[in-house]
Amino acid sequence: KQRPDYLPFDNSTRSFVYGLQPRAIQGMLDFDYSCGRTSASVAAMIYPFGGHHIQKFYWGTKETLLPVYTSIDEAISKHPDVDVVVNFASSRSVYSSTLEILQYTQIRSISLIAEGVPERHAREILHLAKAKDVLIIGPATVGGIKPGCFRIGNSGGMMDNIISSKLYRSGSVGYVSKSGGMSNELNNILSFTTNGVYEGIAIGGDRYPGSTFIDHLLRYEKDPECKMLVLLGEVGGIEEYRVIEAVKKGIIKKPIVAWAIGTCAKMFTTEVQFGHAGSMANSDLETAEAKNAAMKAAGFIVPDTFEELPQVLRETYDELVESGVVVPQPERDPPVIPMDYKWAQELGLIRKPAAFISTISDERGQELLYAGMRISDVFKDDIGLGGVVSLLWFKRRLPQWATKFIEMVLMLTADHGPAVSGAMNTIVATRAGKDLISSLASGLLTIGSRFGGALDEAASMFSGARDMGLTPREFVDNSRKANKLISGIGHKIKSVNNPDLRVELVKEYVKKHFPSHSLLDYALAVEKVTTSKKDTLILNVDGCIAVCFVDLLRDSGAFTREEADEYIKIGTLNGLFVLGRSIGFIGHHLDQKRLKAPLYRHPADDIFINMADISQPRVLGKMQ
Ligand code: Q5B
Repeated sequence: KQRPDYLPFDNSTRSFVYGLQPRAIQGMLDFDYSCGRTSASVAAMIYPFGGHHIQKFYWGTKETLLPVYTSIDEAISKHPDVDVVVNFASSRSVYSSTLEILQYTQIRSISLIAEGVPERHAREILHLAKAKDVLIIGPATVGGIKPGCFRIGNSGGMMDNIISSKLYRSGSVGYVSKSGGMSNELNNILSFTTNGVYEGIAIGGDRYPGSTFIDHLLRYEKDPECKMLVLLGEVGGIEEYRVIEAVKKGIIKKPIVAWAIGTCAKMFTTEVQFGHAGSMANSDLETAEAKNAAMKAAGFIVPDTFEELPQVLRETYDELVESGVVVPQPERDPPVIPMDYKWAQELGLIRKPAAFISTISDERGQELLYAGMRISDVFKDDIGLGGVVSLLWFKRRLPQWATKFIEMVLMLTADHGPAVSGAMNTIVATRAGKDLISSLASGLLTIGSRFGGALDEAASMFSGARDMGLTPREFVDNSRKANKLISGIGHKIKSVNNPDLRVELVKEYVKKHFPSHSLLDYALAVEKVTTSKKDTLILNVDGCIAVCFVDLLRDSGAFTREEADEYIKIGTLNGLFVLGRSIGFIGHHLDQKRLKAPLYRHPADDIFINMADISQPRVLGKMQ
């Protein structure tokens, strides 16, 4: 739809947001919804990185999707109804992106949000935009707002501000200011002194804004719906004098209320630079005092102090109502916009049951906590890897003999050569070209009740038998009768005559440091029975670690009996082997990578292939 040149935005304006700014976009859509717009003011985002995708937003209480394009060209071709770009590109990329946008005649207005844009770049953009008759707002601005129609980015602040300043519906006052903060102040003051804002633009605080006070005030002058003008200027620059000229020449005829901020500068003995790059008086003419005096002399309505601004605004507006220029419209309540969940939570207005509970670590504060212990204390107290395992697995600090035992277990289960099934699978996966994690996972997934994963069941079988008062022989006999192998007993290559020295080390440590080792003693008595039948039926590394860990859990004094039993039941002990052996599997993966080992294919002559039991090939689809 063609709009008059004084009207860059109306309630059908559609825009692109350049940059990934989901919060700002949600704010624009919430504003649209409160205005009663039927379509969203944002058609799409443009973001050159991360690929073409869609993002989800709220439209009132429902949800809606917006596309993200990687190029301006694509966005333009897909949305011929868009003529505004809100450009959130940083000071580094705003120049190139704006020059590119300016190549498309479809775009009639661009807001530049970035601060710190080099003045040379700002001037070049301004020059080109003028030649193409494109309205530039900014840089270094929040943008502006046209109540009931269109909101540029974050202009107007949070939604409660928008609602309380009645920006969801049009008023009669058009204003210009420099910044978002000054605009918010005016939005608020105008909402209770007049029928509200018709349009407000913050031109930005830089020395070379893309459009200036006069550009917008001339638009408002032409626009029949705008009845009253407000100029909130500031110390520095001479833009106010261009407006003074227009008023003096009778180009601006509508009542104009004005104030230049920065009158306090005279209280300082040296030159004062206010927040904006352009807000410093380089001559007497640029002081706020001189500007206020000149505006008053030219016929502007200028209060004596900023505090009196609301009063003169009210008086000016009342006169317009009395003379029939402004006809106040009945108020309407804006639709309720559901409060943003995070904001409501911050305000303590809502609560929600958490979907997850976690009780072992916390990274939200200043310092990472392991079971309540600061990470710096973990190192100060030198609790070692065993101490960290005791914090994260058992949520408590275990005595040193116990943490040292955990470390010992991790060290002696770290590897047992390349021939064991888990290492083999790691190696085969690596040689098939898999990455570290996949190869490690391949090895870990091999850990099971026969290989490395017999600890939990061994702990449960041995402790269960002992708790039931079974003698070692009764335990072995009962297991045989039940046709059940005893977990933790037996080894493929280790035997009485070829003892597993890892097991010897564990036994030696436990006997020396543990307060009690009654289950280990029981298991060794069981081993005597099993090895009397076959010398490979030794208490293996899984079994030995398992029974010793039960002794630790039950007799260290750090756990209640219920806790000790629960740790066995929930499968803690296999974790020791898994954690330890991960070290070795990673080693095997790296070893094969270093060796550049090729794909492995098992020799067919090592596989006995027998299909003799298949008498007739089955014919699919033929039922007998
Ligand atoms: N028989 C480990 O089997 C193995 C018996 C048993 C009663 C038993 C077997 C077993 C329980 C699971 C277990 C952990 C599969 C092992 C580990 C880590 C590792 C590995 C490494 C590393 C070995 C021969 C005769 C038969 C069986 C009887 C066997 N086991 N009776 N209770 N537990 N154990 N796994 O040698 O009368 O002749 O029919 O399943 O604890 O994984 O280094 O390799 O660090 O990586 O193949 O150390 O013991 O013996 O199955 O031929 O049995 O003994 O009934 O009797 P084998 P089989 P019969 S540590």
